[in-house]
Amino acid sequence: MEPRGTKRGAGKTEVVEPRNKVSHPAPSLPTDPALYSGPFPFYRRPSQLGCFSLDAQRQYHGDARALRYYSPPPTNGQGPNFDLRDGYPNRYQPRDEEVRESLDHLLRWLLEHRGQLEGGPGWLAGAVVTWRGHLTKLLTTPYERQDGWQLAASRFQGTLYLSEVETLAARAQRLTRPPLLQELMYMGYKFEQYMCADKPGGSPDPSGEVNTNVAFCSVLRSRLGNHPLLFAGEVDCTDPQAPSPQPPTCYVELKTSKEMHSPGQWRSFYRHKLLKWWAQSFLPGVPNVVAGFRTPEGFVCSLKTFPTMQMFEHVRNDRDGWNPSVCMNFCAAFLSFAQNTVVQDDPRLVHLFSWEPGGPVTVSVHRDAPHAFLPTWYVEAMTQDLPSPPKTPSPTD
Ligand code: 0WD
Ligand code: CA
Repeated sequence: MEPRGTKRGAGKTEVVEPRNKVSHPAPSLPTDPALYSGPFPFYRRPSQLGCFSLDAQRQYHGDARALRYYSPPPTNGQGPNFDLRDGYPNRYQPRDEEVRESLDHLLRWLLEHRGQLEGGPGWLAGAVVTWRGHLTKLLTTPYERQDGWQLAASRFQGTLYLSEVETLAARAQRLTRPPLLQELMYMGYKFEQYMCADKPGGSPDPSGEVNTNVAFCSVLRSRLGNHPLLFAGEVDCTDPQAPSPQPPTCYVELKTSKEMHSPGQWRSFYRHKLLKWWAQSFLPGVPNVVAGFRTPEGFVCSLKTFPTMQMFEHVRNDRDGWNPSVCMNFCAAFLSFAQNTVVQDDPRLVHLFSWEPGGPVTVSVHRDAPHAFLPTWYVEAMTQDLPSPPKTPSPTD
């Protein structure tokens, strides 16, 4: 391999780009699917490290109190008939989307469990910490044609933290969300209420309020290639009758989608929606997605279970389909790009990774507000020594 910037001539090496003239174009990362179609990379079977809950007031609790139990309607020959518009807008308490939570809840969990993390000393220092939803966006990037994203990154005590920043376009869309879209969002949560009980073996209670402050989050450990991962994701429910009772294999993801009537509608569903469903559930190892198909009037009249590991089969022979290897190889390439770009260890320094469809991922550098996202309470507590375990009396005491 010829060294860059040199040209072999008749016995002499001529420097074509003098050191002082070498230009450094800002590094960027391409996203074309064709560049990432290698073999499927290593992905460690995700294991649950713990969980937390957010209550109706969006308060954190370090337990599973918000976990709900999968309770599908009896299969008595008829399908379901769930009115997803019932309760809108009177029995709807939507979360305040102006509140930017960043990684805060996950950081609280991490702070309270940093002394008990498996993987040995130093594991966290080599890891990437983020929300599952941010990784989902990375997985689907090579195929995304509509929405861009921005991810803020900071290195602190070795760990690379990734936290999404709402793009200007996303903010504008949120603030001008048409009433029909707002109702559609409600309908997704209403479906969860029809399918979940508060106790194992219990029955759903669709008479109550829909409060989207409430959330149960699973904290998981995995590894993509040589990138150790610690991420949290919101889980809809657990199936008390799952073949294997331990998380995350007992978890079920719930979705709604438009009823389909033609092979063309199914094809489009497999190409676009199933990619997002696959990416979201594959990451935490959630084995099944249960879809409720709604009529134009907002009634769910049929349910279908999509096993996560079988979703790709629907597009395997489709030239315009998606490929899980491309998704995972791109994500691994992004994580390497981010690890190599964010070199300085400083919780107030932010590298902002930006992407718009059709272009590469670009980087800009910022300090402090408004982009710094690691809270002072976290940085200060992590800088203290670990709380020492209670002292056990020794015979000489
Ligand atoms: O403040 C923010 N900008 C964000 C907050 C960005 C990303 C996540 N979050 C919060 C969510 O409120 C939630 O507590 O993090 C938690 C979920 O994280 P995730 O699991 O990584 O997110 P994602 O995979 O995108 O979404 C999972 C579920 C969604 O289910 P569907 O089936 O629609 O994909 O989390 C819910 C939603 O049920 N969810 C939200 N709920 C309230 N407000 C939000 C939100 N902004 N985003 C997702
Ligand atoms: Ca869901």
